[in-house]
Amino acid sequence: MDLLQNKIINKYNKLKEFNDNQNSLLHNLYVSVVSVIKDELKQKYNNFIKTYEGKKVYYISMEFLPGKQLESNLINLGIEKEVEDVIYKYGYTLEDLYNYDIDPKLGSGGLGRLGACFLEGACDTNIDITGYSLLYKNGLFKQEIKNFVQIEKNVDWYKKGNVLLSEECEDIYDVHFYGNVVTNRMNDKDIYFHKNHQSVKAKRCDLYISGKESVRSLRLWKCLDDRNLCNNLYPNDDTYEGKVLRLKQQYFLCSSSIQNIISEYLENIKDIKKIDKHIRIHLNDTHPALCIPEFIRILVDFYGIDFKKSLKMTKNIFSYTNHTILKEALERWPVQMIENLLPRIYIIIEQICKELKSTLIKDNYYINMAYLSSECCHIVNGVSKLHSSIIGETIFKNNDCVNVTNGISFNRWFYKINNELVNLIEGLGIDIKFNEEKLKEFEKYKNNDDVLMKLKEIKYNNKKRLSKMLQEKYGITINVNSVFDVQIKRFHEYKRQLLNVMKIIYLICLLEKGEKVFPQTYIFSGKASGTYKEAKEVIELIVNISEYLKNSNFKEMLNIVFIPDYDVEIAEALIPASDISEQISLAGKEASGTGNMKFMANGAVTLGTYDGANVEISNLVGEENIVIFGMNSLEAASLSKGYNPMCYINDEKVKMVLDRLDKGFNGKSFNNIRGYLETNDRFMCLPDFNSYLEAYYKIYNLYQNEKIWYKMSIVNISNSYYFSSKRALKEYDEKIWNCLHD
Ligand code: 26Q
Repeated sequence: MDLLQNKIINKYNKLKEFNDNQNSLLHNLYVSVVSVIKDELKQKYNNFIKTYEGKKVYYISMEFLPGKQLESNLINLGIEKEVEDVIYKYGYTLEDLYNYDIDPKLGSGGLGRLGACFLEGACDTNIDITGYSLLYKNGLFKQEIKNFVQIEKNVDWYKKGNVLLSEECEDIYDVHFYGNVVTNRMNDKDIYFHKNHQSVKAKRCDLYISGKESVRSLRLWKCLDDRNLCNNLYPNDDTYEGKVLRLKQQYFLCSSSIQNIISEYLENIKDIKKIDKHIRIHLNDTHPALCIPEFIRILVDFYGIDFKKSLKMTKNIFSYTNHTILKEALERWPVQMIENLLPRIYIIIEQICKELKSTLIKDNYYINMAYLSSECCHIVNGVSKLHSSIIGETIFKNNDCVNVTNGISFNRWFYKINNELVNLIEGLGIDIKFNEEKLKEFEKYKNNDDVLMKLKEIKYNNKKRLSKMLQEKYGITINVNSVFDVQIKRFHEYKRQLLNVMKIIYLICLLEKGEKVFPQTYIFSGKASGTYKEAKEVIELIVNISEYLKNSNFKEMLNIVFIPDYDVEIAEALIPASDISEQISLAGKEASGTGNMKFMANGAVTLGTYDGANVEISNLVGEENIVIFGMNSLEAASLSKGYNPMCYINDEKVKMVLDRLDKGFNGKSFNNIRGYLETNDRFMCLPDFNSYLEAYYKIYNLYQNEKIWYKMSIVNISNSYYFSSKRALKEYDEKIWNCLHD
């Protein structure tokens, strides 16, 4: 018995003394394994930090979505077999343990998952990057479908999940709210005192993230006294909600992170005046933008550095990524609210505004956080070529703006989830293990019939695996011999799940007229913000159509499945089994998308608009290996100025769909959605509908010819290497952080 196994058994025996019943056996085993792994990871983390010499990067984000970690941790530490042997003695398998594993869902979608992909990817680069976020007790809500509608349930993940975090560190900070500022003039200098404030304590908890080479840390701030502050993750995505509690959360994250960054710096290098030579701080959107005035506050109030010099140092250190151009997602805080909650911070923002002759405070009424961020950072970046060029021409005309196209962690989104595909490629002598750039060499097999047929078999096996999982977990039956056409993402009007449903309704009309269609299964999964009526209505429509088709004569040809409670784990099961990846946002609205990249790497073909990273996928694979439809971003922007849905409702196919919505499904009319399309339709489903149908016919025709289809699939897989988060991180380093270079 080796050392590690002994540690697990010892821990287990100790736990058993306190809590010995059959129910807790798996729990105790899990806790024992996770605790021992945590120590191993911590040691590996410390080893990395000790030997590192470049600049440190801190990545601050209100959201992180790491997904389950246990399996990757065991693989990365190379201890799967040892752990398997120990738990086998107690009657359990690794799979039991993986199923029991906990996913801290501290985010709502793409932005949070991107942060996690960067930390995962960084473990196999030389970049020393640390994540900061909040320890929400209730993370993302659990979605249930009751009576065909979405309901949201709180999940206290931390009750069980606390074992994942290392809490032994001594870092606890005070964060101050409310009160008033007193100014004294001494030696020609204004000195500020923040008095009568309320104080909230932040405790640092570390979640270690592993790669093959090394380990990084995500530091989560736990709120020690104010009961409400970090209870809940804000459920909105891509809409701005100006609530005080949200502002409190933001400042709580910013203040504790900045205090921790500065004290970590001073522990190593004593001279505060040189801090801008040694660290970089990156803001994941404007949500943590208060880090900027907070950093200045500490330099000025604690270290006596003058304001102008502090601002200059801040600019050298900070950078910011913009993730949206949707107006309703751009944060603007009322002056009064900031002045009241954060009086010292407000004075600094005013000083910044004056110093930079900025319009970041508008009409003395609200503060534009995108301007605050862009003007105090040395660089702003967008997340895809198209998005960066749009923000460079619009909101950030006067700033240095660069592009860094998003990336994904191949460890998770390729190597971990598509074993058979990895084996196939390695079997051809291409050494891709942990070196996704080599995927490009797979392209030379695109005319090799044996490889094409092998690819077909792998897709089929992945479909069977998914189908088994859906049957066991949800009682959902799907036809593994049909096309799997998948749209998984947050429900939002701009993402246009409704356009996809319109197409399905059109197919239903054809079937009801007695025509036949090629066997196809539409899979949807995703959450709508609890207060987002339009998005929830689309889910309701999907669930009702699903029920209608299940009970119809067409079920062999057409099926819709809605998988509740979408999360990282569901995505990991769905993506390798998908044939078609639906990426159909209105052009110009999806900043990048990262799901599109995951599908591509696993051999699905994109059916999409010319939007976000779809544009780059198209350039990489060539027009013949993707199906693009609809208006481009210029056409969409121009049409939206005078858009009138009424011009489209008499189109024969559109009308057929609208009438069918009226008639309804499963005994429920959807004339509300008809009304929406006729009068609202903000994201212009109607003008793109016919073009979308043509694209549908095109892609299904391509699917009929399996050689052409799997050739397309190979070209997609082999060119996906570009979307590695390691490539993205290298670009961040070259264009923004420069942490490895001087
Ligand atoms: C803001 C204020 C109040 C409450 C919540 C929020 C909030 C929270 C989350 C606003 C936005 C978000 C998340 C945005 C997001 O996930 N954006 C996505 O980022 C991805 C990574 O860059 C892109 O690929 C997607 O295109 C983009 O939609």
